[in-house]
Amino acid sequence: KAACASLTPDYMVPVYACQRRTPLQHPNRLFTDALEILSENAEFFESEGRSLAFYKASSVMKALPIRLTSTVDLCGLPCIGEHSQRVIKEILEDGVSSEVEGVLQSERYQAMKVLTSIFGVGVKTADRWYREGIRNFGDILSSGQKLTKEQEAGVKYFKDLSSPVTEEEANSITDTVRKAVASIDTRAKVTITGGFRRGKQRGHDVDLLITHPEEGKEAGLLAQIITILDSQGLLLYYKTKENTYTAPREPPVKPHSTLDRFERCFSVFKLSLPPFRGSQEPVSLSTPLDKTCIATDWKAVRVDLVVSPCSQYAYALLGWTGSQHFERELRRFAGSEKQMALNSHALYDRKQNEFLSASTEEEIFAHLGLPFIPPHERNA
Ligand code: TTP
Ligand code: MN
Ligand code: MN
Ligand code: MN
Repeated sequence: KAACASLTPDYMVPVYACQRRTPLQHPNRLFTDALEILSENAEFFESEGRSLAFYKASSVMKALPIRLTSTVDLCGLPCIGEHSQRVIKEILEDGVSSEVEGVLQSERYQAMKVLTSIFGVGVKTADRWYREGIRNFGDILSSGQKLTKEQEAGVKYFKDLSSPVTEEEANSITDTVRKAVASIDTRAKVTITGGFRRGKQRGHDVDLLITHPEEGKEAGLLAQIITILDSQGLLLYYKTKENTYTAPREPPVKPHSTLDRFERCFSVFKLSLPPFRGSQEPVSLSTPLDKTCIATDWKAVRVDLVVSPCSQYAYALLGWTGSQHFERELRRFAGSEKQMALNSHALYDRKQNEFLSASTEEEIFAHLGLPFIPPHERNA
């Protein structure tokens, strides 16, 4: 602290992630990767507070324009607690953190990492399985665990779902969904959200937001879309949830709730692939037979479909673009700094006792008194 007093930092980093520009690429990956492993490990032990503290420290470092070269550079930076500073210091000195190395080597972290990566398996389930002695994918099958329908799909398509979705694959699926939607109603709109909207070139799924310019006309769309996709044999698995959001007459009770209440469909898509995945290799005798057969060349891809009425569209778009941390910080900022409650449906002003409507993301940032942060800089 004393060493800091005389220093004026070259850059200012605001406290809330939603006040910062966080690009996808940044010069401090060595540190942020390490901190995020500690965050993830804390999450595996269901220590939410510790997990968030490490994540916040990492997120601040993602917003730094220059590579950290000394702990002096940490002066004046918010959210980087003692523990995180220790980790950073060790990496600066030794190139690695012994604590992070220990976590990566631990049986618990390795098992939880694999188990929670399965579609339908959260920390709670993975933890229970771990305590029953399950350590890897094979153990699930041999232990004869009773699986939910979702987990069954997760297990069945594990290999495909573990490989990242490319931008090209995401665009191809978006096109397919757009065609299905257009055949129902040409005015309905499909927008790609999630990581791909933030400029990521790879993702774990494809997030699509569907709306209609005429309020109310979005109702019933999802069922029709699913019928079409299913009849085309494109849905390997799907589960829908009804819209449970009714225009509120009362202020939102749980402003920090991350779950929204839109009509949605969590699915596993059957994406047909060109015969030679991404490569321009000509067919030759060494081309594996399965790659020469177009009919069997497909990949399972996780797709989330969400439907929003146009009056809530801007909030839905903001809420589904992420990152998750950016969203969490937006809600925290709204609540703690503005006495407002934000979710993916609406923004409520507790001082004026009114809902603030918005038709663009820019308007929402303006309501919150925040400078607009474009999607590519929400990688907090
Ligand atoms: P994800 O698809 O989980 O994450 P992502 O797209 O940022 O990253 P990845 O490349 O790994 O897919 O979630 C996208 C956004 O959707 C995220 O900001 C949180 C939001 N979301 C909700 O608002 N409500 C929900 O119920 C869920 C599951 C997600
Ligand atoms: Mn996603
Ligand atoms: Mn892009
Ligand atoms: Mn998703």
